[in-house]
Amino acid sequence: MGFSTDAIHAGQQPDEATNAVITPIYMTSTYAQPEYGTSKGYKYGRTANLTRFSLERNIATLEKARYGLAFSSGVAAVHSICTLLKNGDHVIVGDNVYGGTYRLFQFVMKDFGLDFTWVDTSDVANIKSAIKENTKLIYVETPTNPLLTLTDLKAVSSLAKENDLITVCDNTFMSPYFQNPLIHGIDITLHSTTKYLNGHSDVIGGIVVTNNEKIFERLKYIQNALGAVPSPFDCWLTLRSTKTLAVRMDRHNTNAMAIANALKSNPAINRVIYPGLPDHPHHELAKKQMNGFGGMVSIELPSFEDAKRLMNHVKVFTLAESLGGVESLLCHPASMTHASVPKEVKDKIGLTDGIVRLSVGIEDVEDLISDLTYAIK
Ligand code: P1T
Repeated sequence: MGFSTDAIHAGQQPDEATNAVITPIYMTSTYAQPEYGTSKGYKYGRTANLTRFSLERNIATLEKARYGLAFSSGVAAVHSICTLLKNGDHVIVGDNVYGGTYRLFQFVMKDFGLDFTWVDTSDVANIKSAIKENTKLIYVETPTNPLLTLTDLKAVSSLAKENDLITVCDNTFMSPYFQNPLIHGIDITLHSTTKYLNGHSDVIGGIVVTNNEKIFERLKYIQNALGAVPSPFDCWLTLRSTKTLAVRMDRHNTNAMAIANALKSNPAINRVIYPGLPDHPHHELAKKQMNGFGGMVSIELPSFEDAKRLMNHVKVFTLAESLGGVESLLCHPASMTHASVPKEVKDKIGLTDGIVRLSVGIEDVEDLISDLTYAIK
C-alpha cells in the first residue's frame, strides 16, 4: 500500500465489540481471567494493551519494519536500546545528537560501564577509525539536532555489517514519511513520537522499530521489565495523528523550503542551514537518502544578543523547546535543548550562541516569513 493508505489503516481494524471504526482507548490496567489460567492474551496493562499494539503496528508499517515497540518518551526509547549492551561495551555516537541523548549516554549510562566515543559521523572514516575490540553499537542522528548534518546510512550499515555491530538511527527529524533508515540496512530506527509523528504538541512518547527478531524479543522483554510504557490515551492521540502525517510533512517541507530561501539572502543572518538548499554540504546525500528535506531550519545570527532579539520579537512563532508540531516554534539550542552539552563540545561541533532553531509549522507561509523578517529587523 501507499504511505497515506498505511498511515490511515495499518494496525487498525473495526473494534470487535462494536465495530467502532476508530481503535478504542483501552483504558484499563488489568484484564479479567474468566477461569484460572485463561485469558485472551491480555493479562496486565504494562505488558499488553491493544491501543498501544495498534500504534506499534501502525508506525512499524510506516517505517517498513516488522516490529515496533512504543515507549513513554523518546528518551525512554533511547534508554531501552542501551540495555542491549553490557558493562564494558563500547558505542560510537554522532557528536551532534539531541542534548538529552548526550546527557543519558554521558552522565547516566557511562556510570553503568558503557564507553562512548563521539565522532562526526558525516564522514564514515571517522566511525571506522573509532572501532575498538569492544565496540558493539553505532548510534547516529541524521539530520542532526540542531545542526542538520547528514550521515550516509548505507555506508554506516555496510561498515557495521563488516564488523558485526548493531546500528541505530534516530529518525525523529525526518519522520517515516521522508526517510526509512531500515531500508538502508540500519538495524534499529527510533523516534521521539512527541515530534512529527504525534505532531500536535500534546503527547510525550517514543518508538523503536526493527526487522531483527532477536532485537525485538529482547526489547519487548525490556519494555515490560523497565516499564516505561506510554498511556493508552497517548497511544490513541498519536495513532489519530499519524493518519495526517503525509499531508502535514508535505506542508512542513514546502514551508521550510520557502523560509530557507527567503532568509538565505538576509544580510542580518550569517548562515541558513537547511538540507534542501543546494549549498548545504550534504545536499546531494539528502536528495539520495531522503524523500524530502523536512521542516527544521537552523539559522546563525552574528551574536547571542541578535538571537535573543529575534526570539523576543516573533509573534507567530512561539519560543519553546520541542519541534514537529503544526505550530511554528523556535528555540536557542545552545542554552535550551543542548544545555547539557559542555561548552567545549558545543565549540567543537560549531553549536554557537548565535544559532536559532526553527521548527517550521504548517501555518500560512507568508505569515511565517513576515514574522521572521520583522523580528530579525
Ligand atoms: O522528548 P522526548 O520525547 O523524550 O524525545 C527525546 C528526543 C530524541 N531524539 C531527538 C532527535 C529529539 O529531538 C528528542 C527531543 N528533542 C527536543 C525536545 C528538542 O526540542 O530538540
